[in-house]
Amino acid sequence: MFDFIKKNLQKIYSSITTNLLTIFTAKKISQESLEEIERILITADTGITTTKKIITALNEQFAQGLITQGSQLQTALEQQLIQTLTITQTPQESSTIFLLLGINGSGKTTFAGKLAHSFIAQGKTCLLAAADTFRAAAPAQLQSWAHQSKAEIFMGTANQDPAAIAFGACQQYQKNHTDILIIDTAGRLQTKENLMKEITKIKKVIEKQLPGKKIHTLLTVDAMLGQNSFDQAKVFHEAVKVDGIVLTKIDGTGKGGIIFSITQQLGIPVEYISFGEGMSDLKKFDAQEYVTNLTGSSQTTL
Ligand SMILES: Nc1nc2c(ncn2[C@@H]2O[C@H](COP(=O)(O)OP(=O)(O)O)[C@@H](O)[C@H]2O)c(=O)[nH]1
Ligand SMILES: [Mg+2]
Repeated sequence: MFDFIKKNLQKIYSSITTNLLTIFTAKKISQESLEEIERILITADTGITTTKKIITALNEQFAQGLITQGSQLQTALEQQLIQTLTITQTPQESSTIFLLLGINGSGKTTFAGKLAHSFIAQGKTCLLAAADTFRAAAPAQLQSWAHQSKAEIFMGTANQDPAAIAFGACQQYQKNHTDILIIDTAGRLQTKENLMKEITKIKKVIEKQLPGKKIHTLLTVDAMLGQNSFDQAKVFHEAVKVDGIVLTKIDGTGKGGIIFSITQQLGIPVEYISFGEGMSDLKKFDAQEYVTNLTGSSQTTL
């Protein structure tokens, strides 16, 4: 765990943790300490609505004299942040079909490869479906991931209807009795209507081919894009019901606060974090671990 923290969340540290450390070590906190926390959260992409909610809760505790020292403020802030991230999750344990959504470049194909790798490491068999026919290089990119992770792959032909590829993939999945099916899709952010149509069509095909199987819809969100990512997640969620978020490129940002507004305002849980281009750079999301990394308290236990 500490290796993960050191290597991959280092940039987040430098921006948030350093600033918080001074406040958390103070013997006595003041109204200014809370204002400083508000500023840090906003700078870290936490978003105004979410930050306000957290600060209001902390202000109340401060006014009641419940928090007077930096260390108490740290605990109270961590509780608020963890609470923000803790929302009911659609259980994915029983799901064997994963449908990946997200704008171009947000990390879908990379995530597909990593997810396949994690299932294969658990002894499961896995089929990747290249339903992104919009970009010519996309199927080859997925093929390379299939090769690395030792997953099967189903590829259609250039410009073939994504739903037709999903159909072929379902057939291969059934024929080979594969455990897991992961469907990579195109990422162009079209009109909401087109997006809904395309995804609905793919979903219908799967439901017809594999009746009774639950489809787990995951949306990749680029952590580096800050509030833009929030707006995209909103569009996708309005078009298609998103079950979970995969926060990608967390290794490339000094912020990482966007996760709080997505969870809180859209009500979608974060399920995975992706932090690099390697096959193992993927982790199931853990709210407590994420928050204590941000606030630095996991560092102090080192
Ligand atoms: N640093 C870093 N790069 C990533 C991560 N995930 C994806 N990428 C890179 O981002 C680019 C776009 O990723 P890709 O999976 O092709 O996105 P897609 O268009 O949504 O399928 C590629 O160059 C990936 O190598 C990540 O977690 N960290
Ligand atoms: Mg792709």
